[in-house]
Amino acid sequence: MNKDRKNMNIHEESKKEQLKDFSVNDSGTKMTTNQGVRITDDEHSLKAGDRGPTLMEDFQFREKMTHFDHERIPERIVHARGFGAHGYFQVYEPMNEVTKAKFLQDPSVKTPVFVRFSTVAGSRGSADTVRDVRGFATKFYTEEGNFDLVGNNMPVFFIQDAMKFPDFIHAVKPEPHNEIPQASTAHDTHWDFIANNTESTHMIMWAMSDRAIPRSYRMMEGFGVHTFRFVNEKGEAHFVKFHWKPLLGVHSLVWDEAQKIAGKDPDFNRRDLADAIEMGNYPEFEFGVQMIREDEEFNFDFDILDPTKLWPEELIPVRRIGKMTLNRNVDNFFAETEQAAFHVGHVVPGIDFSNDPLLQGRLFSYTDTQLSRLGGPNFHEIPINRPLAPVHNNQRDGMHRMTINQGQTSYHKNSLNNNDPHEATEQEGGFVHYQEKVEGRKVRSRSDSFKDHYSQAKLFWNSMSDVEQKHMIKAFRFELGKVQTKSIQQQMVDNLSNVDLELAQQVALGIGAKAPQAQPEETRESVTLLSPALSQLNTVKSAATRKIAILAADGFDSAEMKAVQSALQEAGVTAEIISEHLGMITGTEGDPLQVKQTFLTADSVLYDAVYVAGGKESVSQIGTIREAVNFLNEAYNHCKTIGAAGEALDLLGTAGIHATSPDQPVGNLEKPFTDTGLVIDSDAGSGADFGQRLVDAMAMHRHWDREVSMSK
Ligand code: HDD
Repeated sequence: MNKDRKNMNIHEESKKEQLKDFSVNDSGTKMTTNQGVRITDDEHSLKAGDRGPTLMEDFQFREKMTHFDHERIPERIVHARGFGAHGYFQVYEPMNEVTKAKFLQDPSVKTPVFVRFSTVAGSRGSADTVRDVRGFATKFYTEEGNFDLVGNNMPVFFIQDAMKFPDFIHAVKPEPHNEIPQASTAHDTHWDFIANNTESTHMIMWAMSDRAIPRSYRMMEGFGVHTFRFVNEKGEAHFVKFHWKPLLGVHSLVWDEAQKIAGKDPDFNRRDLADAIEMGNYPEFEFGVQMIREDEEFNFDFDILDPTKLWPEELIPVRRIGKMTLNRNVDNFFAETEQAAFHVGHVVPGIDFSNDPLLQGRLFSYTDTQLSRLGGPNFHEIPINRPLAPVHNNQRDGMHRMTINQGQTSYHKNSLNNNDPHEATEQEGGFVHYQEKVEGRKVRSRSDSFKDHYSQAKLFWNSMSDVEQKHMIKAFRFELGKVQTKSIQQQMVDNLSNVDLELAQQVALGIGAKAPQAQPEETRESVTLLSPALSQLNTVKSAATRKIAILAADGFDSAEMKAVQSALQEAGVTAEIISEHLGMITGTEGDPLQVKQTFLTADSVLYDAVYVAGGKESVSQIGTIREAVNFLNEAYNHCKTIGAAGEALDLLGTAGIHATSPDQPVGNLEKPFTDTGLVIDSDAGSGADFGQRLVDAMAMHRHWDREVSMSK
């Protein structure tokens, strides 16, 4: 082993300790210039007389203003809007059979990680909850150097060859003549691209699904998308796909809610992540791998190098091999999150690439883009990007160089410095590329095996539940409804008939296009395969870390409030009291409660559930507040859990919620159903049972039967 790595002891705090060397705390200090000269007055420029001109010699003013004038850097060309957090990763058991990567061997080692979640299309200040793919980029600071897993929350991509990436991004970004629309795919150039590049069909199904509006970064999956390779000590390889599985399950917003949140709290997802970490509700993701042997490469009806294809989990199971925990917010957004530079080409021994042409192109783009974004070739020295593994080579100089390399030599081979730094052997941890045999002619073309653009789009559609399919139809109608060019709308509808005729007809109906009457000849034999793992209805369900609004005023039922609050607390639910005024409210037993929000600062879209506190006086006061009634009505329309007992039931009626008894079917006459999201009791809910039922209903995330019953 390399001598300077011998005593490396990577642990959970390693990165924090490294960052500490660069951190500054200004508390209790005197203000200085950047040259360390103490400042006596930071409010007035130096003038020739009280009312005279500012003097050139005012170095303090010049320095302050110059720095300010240059404090913006270019935002990322894509994924500009993002939010990061620190944490650590631990493998469950040694993976030496398939990979020699050190960070995947010892379950006692906590490898520090930094994760940045992002949207793709919007600029840095755009809203969090837009319909978009989410980036999920993880930097592992391993003892063998940095490994970056730069993935998304969807397992496939829009294009098959990186050559088309600039075209796709030009189409999806705001249109060039007027820079409209911001952070939205609902416009002509985007759909023109999709309609004319049918390889995007599978991905567009994902983008029109609920996956594109996650409830939380903590509740979405991550995917490495491409096929990578694991390589073991013997040099044997497996093809591998990487997954992140959130322990809280995969959950999404409702589209109407997502749009409203974009106005009410554009920082919704980043706030949710930061708050959760602050409260100790550390987001956890299991690291999963799907593996196939090299000799199985051609055993599937899709090409494993095609990034528009997933490997169905039912066919190739996801083995969960470790867990990542995010447990620390950044100290400084710009220094850490904004300056983080991920690169899909940052791999460590034991992990290697495949020939996926999208991956191959990405290997160039990421370092290249940092050169202009972070101002030169030394961005690896920025604290957040520094590996924990020592860095020694003959690269020198360049903008913002920080390392002070000692000595006379900066070349290899040399005799003046004993030929140091030395190359390492493979046994000493040197990276050796997997020796794949490659031969072929130089061609600009794509393999025929990439030409099936519809089977997995259909697989995805088949795997959706009724309500998920309904959401997708609406999403297509919304997006294509915003498109101005009729021919693009028609082209898209016709294209969708390759996926599913009913889908195409439903979309056509919504946007006034001509409905296709039959599937195109060549897709008649369409797949009917199902992958239950793709439906969010089959995910983990938990009330923990969710947020409930408690609507209350003076005179709330103290016994009921106590019982409910204790059940919520037990389940790890965050509850906020909302009332007409800030300050304190008092219950029937004289107990005071702190109000967290008013009906002006809060909104139902910012909560997972609502509980209307019982107590005659409180209920009648809340009932007079129009925003409170709207609050309930909207929560109901968004299929959220609503709890009310005793007198509070009257308020549900005022809000247009038809609930008389928990067992009584509600909804329109054609489709009566039992609304699992209405937790109601005719008596006051002071028993333990009421609170527990509220928690159980919240765990279900949303109550989709209500939506099915409400929609035509
Ligand atoms: Fe990319 C950023 C994920 C295809 C070129 N990409 C970027 C980020 C994520 C992804 C998560 C943000 C990283 C961060 O938080 O800083 N990109 C993907 C995935 C892809 C993908 C999962 C397909 C499987 N990307 C892709 C292609 C290219 C790029 C085909 C170009 C050939 N991506 C970039 C970039 C960005 C980037 C221009 C912009 C900012 C950055 O790299 O650092 O280089």
